Amino acid sequence: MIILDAIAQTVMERCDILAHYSEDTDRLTRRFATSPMRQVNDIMAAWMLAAGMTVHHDCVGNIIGRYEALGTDAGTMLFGSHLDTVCAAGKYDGTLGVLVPLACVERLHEQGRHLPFAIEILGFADEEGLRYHTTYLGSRAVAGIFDPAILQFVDDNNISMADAIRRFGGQPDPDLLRTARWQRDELLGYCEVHIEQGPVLEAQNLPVGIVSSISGQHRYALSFRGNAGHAGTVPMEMRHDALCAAAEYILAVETLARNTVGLVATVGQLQVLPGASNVIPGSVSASLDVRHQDDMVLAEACKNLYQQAMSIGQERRVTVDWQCIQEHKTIFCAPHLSLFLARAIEEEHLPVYALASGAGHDAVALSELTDVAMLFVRCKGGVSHHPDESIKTEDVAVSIRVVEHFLDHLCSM
Ligand code: HGY
Ligand code: MN
Ligand code: MN
Ligand code: MN
Repeated sequence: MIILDAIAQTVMERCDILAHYSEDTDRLTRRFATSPMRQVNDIMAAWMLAAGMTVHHDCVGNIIGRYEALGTDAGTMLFGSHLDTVCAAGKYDGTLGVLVPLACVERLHEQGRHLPFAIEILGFADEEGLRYHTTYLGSRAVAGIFDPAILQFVDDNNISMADAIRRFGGQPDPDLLRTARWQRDELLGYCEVHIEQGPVLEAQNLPVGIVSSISGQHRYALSFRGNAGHAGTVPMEMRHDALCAAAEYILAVETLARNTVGLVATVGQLQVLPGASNVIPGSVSASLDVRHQDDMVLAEACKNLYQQAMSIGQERRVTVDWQCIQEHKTIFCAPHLSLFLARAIEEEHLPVYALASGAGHDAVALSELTDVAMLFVRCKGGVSHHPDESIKTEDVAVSIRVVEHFLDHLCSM
């Protein structure tokens, strides 16, 4: 297994290399259609070409490596994950899901082996939505479910998504973005390797696990508009303080989530204007991320949160606007692909453990196009979306073997 350990070590080293490409000097932040993303794409292209793949970039900035089939093409198996990150990110969220299948293709290439089907590895341009608060921009374009209306969204520097795509060298063409590159019957499925981003596998003392389902996830943008004013002269009873309204709302969100089993709700972004210490905040914008494995519970919770926002606004005479950014239902991984992963894990003489994912993944978007499966890799303390994100080389080696067995089983389909 020495060779495999060396390959797993290479995957870890490549994660380290890619982590250097950041918009920030003191932490890893790599947003959609930025120059660090282009640099990462260029490096990924070189690694893919060296693995005997052809490489192309699509209209939204995804990088796509293809390893041809032997003879008649019995379809294509997709692998992949995202290459963008959150702010102050870890090194493995996303990148691992591109580099593990790439390691498998490198092994095939070294052995001069081709399978009866082609393999494509997708490095998605944006999954986190840090720049435009949207999710799955890259995978939605591949799945042909990209909503062109979001091309008008602007980032903090007032750059529209369409302009960002153009400047990146892409084509923000609505028809292209709404056209899936594949027909369903041309694909064998999509498999994503991803760190668990939770503590379960570590608690079970397991290196890998199979994802059963991915939580429904709704994202909203709220704005609270009150009256700015002088902090020293406006009496408290005459204020319509936008930040106090938002603060009351944020605690209401937390209260509902704490009292609803399985519900998680987060306000992760908050912008206060005008932002001076001696001015009563006149307007506040806030993000809202709400998730649950049961779509009915999720919809009910979001309705409740909407009503609470409106009544707090009324009570305080602060205008509250509520914009839906995206609503994704819970998706379930394909049993037959998950079974191949289970058999592959058994071949490594490991217990098979299935778990639900609270985190969203590109598999959600790809599930609109083809059957999906996910393999989770243990991460230390379940820490993710944080610089302390960490995984073990030996767990990466296991994930490479599992994907190789998985490919073997696909050959027997
Ligand atoms: O937000 C998520 O769950 C994912 O990390 N984008
Ligand atoms: Mn993430
Ligand atoms: Mn991720
Ligand atoms: Mn095998």
